Amino acid sequence: MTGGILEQHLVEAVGTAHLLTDPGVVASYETDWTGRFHGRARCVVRPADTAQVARVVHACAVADVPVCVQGGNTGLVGASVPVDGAVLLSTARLTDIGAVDELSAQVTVGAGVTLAAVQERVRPLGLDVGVDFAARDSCTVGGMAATNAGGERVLRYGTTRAQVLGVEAVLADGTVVSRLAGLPKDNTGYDVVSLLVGSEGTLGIITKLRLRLVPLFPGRAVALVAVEDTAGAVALVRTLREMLPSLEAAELFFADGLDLVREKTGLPAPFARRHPAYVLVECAQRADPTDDLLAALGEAPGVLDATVAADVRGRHALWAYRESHTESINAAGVPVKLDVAVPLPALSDCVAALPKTIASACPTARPILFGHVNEGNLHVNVLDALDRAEPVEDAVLRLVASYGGSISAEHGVGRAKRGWLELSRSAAEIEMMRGIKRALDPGGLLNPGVLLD
Ligand code: FAD
Ligand code: 2HG
Ligand code: ZN
Repeated sequence: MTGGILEQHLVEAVGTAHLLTDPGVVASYETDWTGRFHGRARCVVRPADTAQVARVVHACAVADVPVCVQGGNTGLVGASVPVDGAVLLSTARLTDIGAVDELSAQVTVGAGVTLAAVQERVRPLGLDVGVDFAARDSCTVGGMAATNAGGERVLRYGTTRAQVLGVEAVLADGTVVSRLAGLPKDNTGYDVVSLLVGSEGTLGIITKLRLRLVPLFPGRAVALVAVEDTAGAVALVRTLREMLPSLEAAELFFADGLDLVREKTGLPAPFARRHPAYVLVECAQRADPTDDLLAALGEAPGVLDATVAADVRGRHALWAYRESHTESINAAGVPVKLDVAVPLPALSDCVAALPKTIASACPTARPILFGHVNEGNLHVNVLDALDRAEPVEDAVLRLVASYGGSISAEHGVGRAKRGWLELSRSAAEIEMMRGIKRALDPGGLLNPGVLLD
């Protein structure tokens, strides 16, 4: 099949209006959110349903042309942009939201639906999605499932994997696999749903998801707590976790990150004094948790200062200090972005060791650390280090591995971390992954170069 004939098949599959070839239009799909990763797509296709996705993938398989999948393009590991010459399949039109099954607390949604759109649909019914994070307005549930996104509620509800009860997906040859019943109990062999979750678009294109929903608690309180250091943050979270069954978020950031956020956003100082480290916590339950939170903070160790908000505006104002980190860092330059996790007992040592480790790889680098403290998950963003990106990445990931940590806690491996996979996975595991990839995508057509080379 020649190039022209492939385009003809793609038009037959999705219609002329949804095959994009104008370089100016295609360009908007070719750079990732950080601005660091790029690729040149042969064209962009925007199928409207599973059947159209299957026709597109089948046509590409016959033509032996790679297919790269893009949802909201908020991924942070260089996997959402195409490889040169690939067909870029955008899920932007897979936006159906089914009727909410309130009895089972489940809903079936198209893979291209944004997290915010699901939240908007289910919240009036007293239900919510168990995963949440700052990219909610742009990231899609398909992308969240493909990366097994974590975010700010993992402490209470687990990662995206725990929210996905079923998927419909198109495999590399165009075969459709549909498993959307959402049965909480279903031990009938290999877990194909879980296999696709976290597969980063390398095993199949997810077109629909059956999501588990959680109760939307009306009583909420957020506290921003100043502490001395990481050890203080870990000790505080341990105490709050034990005292507050309603605890659902515990986020860590430091003075230099807050300075940058304030510089880029104009937000006021949260406290009269600048403190070394900050923990943002949120509690949620039926009744107002403010008194419980205040009482727990009164007993918890190492609290230097604290401010608590229960009203929506006040809560959002406190969350802004944490959630504005990623955008503020991007506003300061293109960062070398790492997303690591270490066992909680090692978190404090790791934070202490990181500046020296980074400086030894790039003396001019400006590291900004923050993260999800309860999971030992650190976001290591390094500014002014792009020309030394690889030595910085190598030094940080080897340090993390020396603590028994993970080279990617929640963003995935993508293309950015592929070279370091053996630091987190054994040779036997990588060979098992390769075997699965070969079985499901023998031609290596789906998201080439992502996760495995
Ligand atoms: P994309 O970026 O489009 O794609 C990501 C990957 O998924 C790619 O490999 C792509 O090929 C694949 N993919 C996308 N859709 C499909 C599909 N339907 N089927 C198969 N594969 C598919 N992540 C966290 O885990 N926790 C956070 O707290 C968090 N916060 C963020 C905050 C900001 C401001 C930003 C910009 C990103 C953040 N992320 C976070 C990164 C995170 O990975 C994404 O936001 C989200 O999971 C990706 O969704 P997306 O639709 O944008 O996917
Ligand atoms: C977050 O927790 C995201 O805010 C993004 O995972 C992290 O920008 C980052 O490094
Ligand atoms: Zn995160």
